[in-house]
Amino acid sequence: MPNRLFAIGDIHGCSTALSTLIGTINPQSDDTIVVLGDVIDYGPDTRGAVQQLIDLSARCQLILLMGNHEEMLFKAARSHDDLRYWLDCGGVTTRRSYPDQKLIDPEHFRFLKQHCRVFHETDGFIFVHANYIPDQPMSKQSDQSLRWDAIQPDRTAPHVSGKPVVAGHTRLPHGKVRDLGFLVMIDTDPTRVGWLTALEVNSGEIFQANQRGEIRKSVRTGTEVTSSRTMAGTRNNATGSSREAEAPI
Ligand SMILES: [Mn+2]
Repeated sequence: MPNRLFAIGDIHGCSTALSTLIGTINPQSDDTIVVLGDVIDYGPDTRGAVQQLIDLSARCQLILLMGNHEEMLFKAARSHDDLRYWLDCGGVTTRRSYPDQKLIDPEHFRFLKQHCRVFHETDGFIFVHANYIPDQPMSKQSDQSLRWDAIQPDRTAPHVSGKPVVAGHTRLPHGKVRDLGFLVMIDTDPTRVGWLTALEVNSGEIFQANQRGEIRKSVRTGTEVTSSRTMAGTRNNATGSSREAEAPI
């Protein structure tokens, strides 16, 4: 089996979905997993999710991106106002999974701090937490775009490098990956009734797991053409597609 390159979407403390996913893809030492960020907050078990990533880092090549929630956590260590802001943005459930800590377990904090990077780029793909500025090289991207801005699929464009971008952060309804060909959006929102997505970027295989421990598989389509809607970004009749670009979590 050739080396595999996975992207995993926003985990948000959904440790059951994560363990189900990891159990299914069964990472080997020469596989790479790019976790797109927002590992923490909202879901019931951030502690378990972070611990699984620590274990995973000893088992395969793990690349971890910083989501806006990790940014809020790092800032929360610095001031009371930042702590309050983070708690209001989902940090309260994270802290519940670390009952004895002011923030989170110091070892888990150090792991996140040491591993989080702002984006990842290979010869064939770009990975971001949130978004990208299409006409700027990755070295010129803004933190605001990379970590905070939601993607509006009907208004975005391919990245200037020509590489497909894999992104999280912009929550997708119905547990469905949004595939524009030049951009694959994989935050399928495991915290509610949705799914946690892993995309193997070379084969296009999609693995999804949920908090009930269920798993399902599919293959990316490469372009989004369905019976009810043409590919986003090419049409003006944008009913539907703009509704999916809801406020980021
Ligand atoms: Mn996010």
